[in-house]
Amino acid sequence: MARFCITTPIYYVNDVPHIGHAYTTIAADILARYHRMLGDDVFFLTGTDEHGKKVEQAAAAQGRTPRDLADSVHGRFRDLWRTLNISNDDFIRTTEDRHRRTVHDFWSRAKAAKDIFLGDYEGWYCTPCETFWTEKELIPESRPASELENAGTLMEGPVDPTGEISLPERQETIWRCPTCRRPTEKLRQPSYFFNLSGRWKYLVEHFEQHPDAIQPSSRRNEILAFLRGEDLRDLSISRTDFQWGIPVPDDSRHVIYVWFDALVNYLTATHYSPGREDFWPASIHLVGKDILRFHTVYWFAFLKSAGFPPPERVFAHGWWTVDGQKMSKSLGNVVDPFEVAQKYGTDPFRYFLFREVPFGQDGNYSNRLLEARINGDLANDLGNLLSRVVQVASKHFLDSRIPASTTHDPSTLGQDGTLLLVRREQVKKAYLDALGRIELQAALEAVWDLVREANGYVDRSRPWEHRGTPRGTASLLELLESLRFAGVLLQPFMPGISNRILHQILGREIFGSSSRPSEPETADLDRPYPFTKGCSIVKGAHLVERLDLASAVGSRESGGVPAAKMEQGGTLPKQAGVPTKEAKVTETTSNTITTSTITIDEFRKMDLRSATILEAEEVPGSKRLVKLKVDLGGESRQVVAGIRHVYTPAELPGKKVVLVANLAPAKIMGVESQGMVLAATDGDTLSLLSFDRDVGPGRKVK
Ligand code: ME8
Repeated sequence: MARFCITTPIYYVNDVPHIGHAYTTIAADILARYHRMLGDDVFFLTGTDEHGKKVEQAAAAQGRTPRDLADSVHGRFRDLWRTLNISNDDFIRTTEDRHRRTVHDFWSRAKAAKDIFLGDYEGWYCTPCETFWTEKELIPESRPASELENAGTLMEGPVDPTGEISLPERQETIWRCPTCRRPTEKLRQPSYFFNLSGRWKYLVEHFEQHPDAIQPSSRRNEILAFLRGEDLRDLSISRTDFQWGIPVPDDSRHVIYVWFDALVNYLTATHYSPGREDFWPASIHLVGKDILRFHTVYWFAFLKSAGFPPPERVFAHGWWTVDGQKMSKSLGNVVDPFEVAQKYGTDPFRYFLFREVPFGQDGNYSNRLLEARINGDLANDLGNLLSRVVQVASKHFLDSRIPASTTHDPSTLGQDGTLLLVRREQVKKAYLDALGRIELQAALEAVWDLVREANGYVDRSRPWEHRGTPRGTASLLELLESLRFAGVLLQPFMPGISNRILHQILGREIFGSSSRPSEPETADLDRPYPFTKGCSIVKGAHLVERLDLASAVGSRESGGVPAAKMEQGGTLPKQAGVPTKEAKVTETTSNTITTSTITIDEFRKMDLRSATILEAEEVPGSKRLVKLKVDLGGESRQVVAGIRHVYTPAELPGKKVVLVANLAPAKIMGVESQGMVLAATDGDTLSLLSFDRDVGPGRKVK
């Protein structure tokens, strides 16, 4: 049995959790559940980082002790993990005794290796980021002295001590943190240092020789560039200007730097916990890109010094913004994961976060995008598939039971006989490959390939017309088997929805021989084909309720996204200038590049063609619409376009344009439109897309 240990960062308790924290922890949960499904021996760790000046200050601001603040905020994190169905095996708090003992032991090992020494620190510190900086790294900003508080400032310019001469107002420089842009403070104090410079060679060699140690590879390049770029300075690892931390062994004037304390949590819960020794080195430290340097440069050097092997890999994911902005209390745009889960459901929230944005890249959160995923992917694609198949199957099979003796004869299905069987195998492979590479979005896309294929198959095979016949039985068995596959593969992402799918088509919730009885295993995918023989169909409630979006407009703002700024996410390009009700809302955001991605297969579904405009005339009663006749090379089409405010009908014939040739026909102001011409909009004007070489009509655009 393979051993798999995954960790999240331990989160600061100065403030309550938000979607960023939820994101990392759900990702770790998905991977933990996936590895349990593979049959691995899994240890999944999360927790809270409770020491440091930032927590001490936050507590003081609320008139509480740091311990009291930590107790209550750590409880919020625990509640959130219950709400989000997180299956962690341990929750560590850095204020626990077990952790203090580890930190002391770890410190003593590094000291014995002669990597810790006493000196004086002089430099800059950002408390919100708990990070030391050199002046060179900071962002200076000059401001009139009267505008500034004292922290983080240095005086510049002329000063008249008598106050009699009128001088230009004194300028001061505020030194801002390059990460959070807040003012830093200058520190001058005795400090213990860690000999980071002495570990430079080891770090470079390790990351060069282990290409998978830091992922995605772009992040590895960043760290290598950092290491090669400048001299690695020794790191200050203790402070004397506050109390809330673990004291330095044998020198209680100092508390240990919060990052030195925090990183060691991973060892407290593994190597230093009896029975868990084998879970070190961790298989994956999952972190946000903001704390990658701490988890690679610092952590690997500390471990080397204390005589521990490094983690196998550190994966840094991207950053969620809201409406393109960093989440912050002052902007009032912090998204509360409790609220989102309560409003939309835990599983849809979990699904959205990993379907919307490739794991590793940044994403822009909006409730509108989440709603589109709920209605499109979950209610329409997956939910309808399940309810259609379950409806028909419960009538087709007597007493809704599929007798074990049922014969399955895919040859009755003609060409489509093995279509789903083949697709299931492809999808399984794509899914396993994707999760092996921590490509969570690609794994979900693979499942949706199967769901879409199965929906198309229901439409074509029309099993309700073949009730009681071998052909009806064969198509239903194929569909049930495909739903079973989707149910198993979705388990890590949406455990609740997965169980409900499997319950409806198998009549029970116990799968495989997993140690957690309600969790399927990937071995379930290899059960005798079709496995659903002998099972019962249990009709249930809708898997996911469709949202009534028309009435939800006001409520969408609760994600911190003003309604007028919401993205269009995942829709086809808007038809050139055709005024629609929706167009008004989206117009203001047409320059916002959506962060949702589509696959190349989704893109290929669009049949884009070169077309020549043959005729153009006004549409009676409309100021914007023009009726076009276009030549597609042997076929002509009538298309309505909203371009008259920019182009006169007389200037259009002869122009070469790009047509979406497979758009479902629609009536616009009573005139049929059999496609859509593409245009780029810029404020009130627009420009039809054309070609810079001569291309015949009807040529594929790709
Ligand atoms: O850094 N988008 O704790 P922290 C995506 N205590 N992920 C986000 C995010 C966002 N907008 N905001 C936060 C600490 N995260 C230290 C860690 S570990 C030994 C010590 C996630 O409470 C992301 O995982 O500031 C990020 O790395 C982490 O929360 C930072 O949490």
